[in-house]
Amino acid sequence: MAAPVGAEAPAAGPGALWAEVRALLPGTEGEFTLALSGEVDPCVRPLLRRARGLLYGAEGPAGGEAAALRRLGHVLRDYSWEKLNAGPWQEVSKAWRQVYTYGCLFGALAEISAGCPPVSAVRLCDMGLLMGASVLDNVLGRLVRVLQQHLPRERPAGPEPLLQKARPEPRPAPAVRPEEELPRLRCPSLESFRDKHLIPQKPVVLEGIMDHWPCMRKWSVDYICQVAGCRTVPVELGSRYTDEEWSQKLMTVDDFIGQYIVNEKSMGYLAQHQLFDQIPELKEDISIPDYCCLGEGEEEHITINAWFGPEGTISPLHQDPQQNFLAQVFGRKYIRLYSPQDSENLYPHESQILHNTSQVDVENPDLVKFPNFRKAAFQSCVLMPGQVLFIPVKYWHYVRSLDVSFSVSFWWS
Ligand SMILES: O=C(O)CCC(=O)C(=O)O
Repeated sequence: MAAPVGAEAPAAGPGALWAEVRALLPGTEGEFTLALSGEVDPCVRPLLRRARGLLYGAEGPAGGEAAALRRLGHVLRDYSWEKLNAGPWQEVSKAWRQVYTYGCLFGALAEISAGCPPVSAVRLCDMGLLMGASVLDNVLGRLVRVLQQHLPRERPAGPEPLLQKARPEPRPAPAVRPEEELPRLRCPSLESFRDKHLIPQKPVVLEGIMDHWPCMRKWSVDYICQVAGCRTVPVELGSRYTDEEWSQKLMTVDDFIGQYIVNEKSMGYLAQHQLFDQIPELKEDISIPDYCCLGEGEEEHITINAWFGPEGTISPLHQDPQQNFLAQVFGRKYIRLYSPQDSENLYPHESQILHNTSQVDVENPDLVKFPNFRKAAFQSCVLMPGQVLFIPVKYWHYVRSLDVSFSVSFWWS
């Protein structure tokens, strides 16, 4: 019968961490399931079993099997990585994503049991959380939470606190003419919001509905560093996603803040929908607006996106297939909205992939190329911290940040 994980293992370097990590894993080899949701190449299951055997063997990885476990983790990640990148993401099977997760898990466990500093194990967990599929009751999420508590906290070089790097005199916001200005409402009742805005699909700025969210008193650039600095996340590089040189890259939040916010190296945007699943500590600081209950979809189908970046990030004019609440946590954003009825005056890109995006540079339009753009009427606002903008389904929106800014959007149906 298999021995409990690492039962006899001599204390590894920082033995306390290994003991904490070990407690997250099933007690016996039999309970450590390797279930996959579908077929994978026949050579994979024996590799998974071998790695698990090393973890629960008499020696245990902390007893000297770490190098072999690290190698197996590597092989599993490399092998599944090919499958993850062989075609469109929607067609990647969950089973291969689970294999990738196991590869990350074994790799991370090997690092910790060998007494390496936890930073490389955190990176492996994040890769698994981003690219893999959950196994063993989200073991990677649980593991990274423990590891984070053992990381030395450093912050990117810069003045104290980081936000003081923001211009002492904030740039003036573009003028919003009264006839264009979006209406503002303070905590309307559910009925009033439904009848006056949701049903007629009229945008509105809501005030007073996020004042009690903990993010309003806690979040700052420093705080994001503290909670998420060591985490690896996808970042968009380039001032707008329609530019040719725009690209995506994985980097740590610390590197993103150091390069794109503190040192303003060039334009980068941490714009992503997985952030709150990857870093639940941040999710605990926000709430789903009550008005979402007026939708027909289930609450668990609401997509929550993070939008964190320096002054000057631009989301080109585009439309989305769901209702949106865009909540401003810190910094200001200049926003313009155009009705879906004006779509033909907005010159959507012809390609399928960018069909939801206008070709027009909203604040500097080429009216020779796009003459009908001048016919399109818009509403605008400068969204301030604590304000939530309701953007109805398919409403065209253009967003430019006026400061270092963090917004959270909720896509719901
Ligand atoms: O804040 C931004 O830059 C874009 C927000 C957005 O497009 C959205 O929430 O759908």
